[in-house]
Amino acid sequence: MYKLVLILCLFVTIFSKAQEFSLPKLNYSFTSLEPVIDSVTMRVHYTKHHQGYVTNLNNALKSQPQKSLDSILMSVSKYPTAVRNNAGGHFNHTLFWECLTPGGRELKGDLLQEITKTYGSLDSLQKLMTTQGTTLFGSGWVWLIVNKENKLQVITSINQDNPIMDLAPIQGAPILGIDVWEHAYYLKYQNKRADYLKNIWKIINWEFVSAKYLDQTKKWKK
Ligand code: MN3
Repeated sequence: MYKLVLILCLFVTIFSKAQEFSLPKLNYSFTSLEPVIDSVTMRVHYTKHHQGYVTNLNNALKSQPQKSLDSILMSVSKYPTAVRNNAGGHFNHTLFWECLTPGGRELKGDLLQEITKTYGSLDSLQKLMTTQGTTLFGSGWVWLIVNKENKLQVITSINQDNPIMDLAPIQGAPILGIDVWEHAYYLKYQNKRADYLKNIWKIINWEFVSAKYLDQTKKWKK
């Protein structure tokens, strides 16, 4: 009996640990996004800021039943503010890292067609996102989303909010997210957020963004 309890305790410990959120692996090195994003910014952003959101999210959820990150975000209004901030922070940064790649990737195919149809050109979309990100007051994000009408839309959010959250004013599926918090650019660009946003287009992984776009439009056509 004693042994059985011990084994059960061990199982519960391993199982509950496995449920905890963790920092995703980066597909590139801290130096490889230079000169657009410097390596010190990358290291601090990933190992301190993103890790902080993950640690704080796990702590904030200790007494709550564990769910997927998406399902937490979709009912985030029922959770304390700490969960809103840190679940948002974890989701947003995970997407952000995937949207970036050394040297960037070319945009082609269905998403290029849809961007051209909606905004006239990729250049116009980039200018719109740069302007919206630059004029957003305080800390937040600028997003390209597929909205509920299955159309592309550019929106911003404050703090670590995102368009998946049930309390978002405009909801949709984010396919590209750009961090405009000062911690994302200040060491290199200081107060020049617009310069950071103009440069970031050199390292956008449009292959990844296109794949997300196709996935999402398929899901919502069903
Ligand atoms: Mn950040």
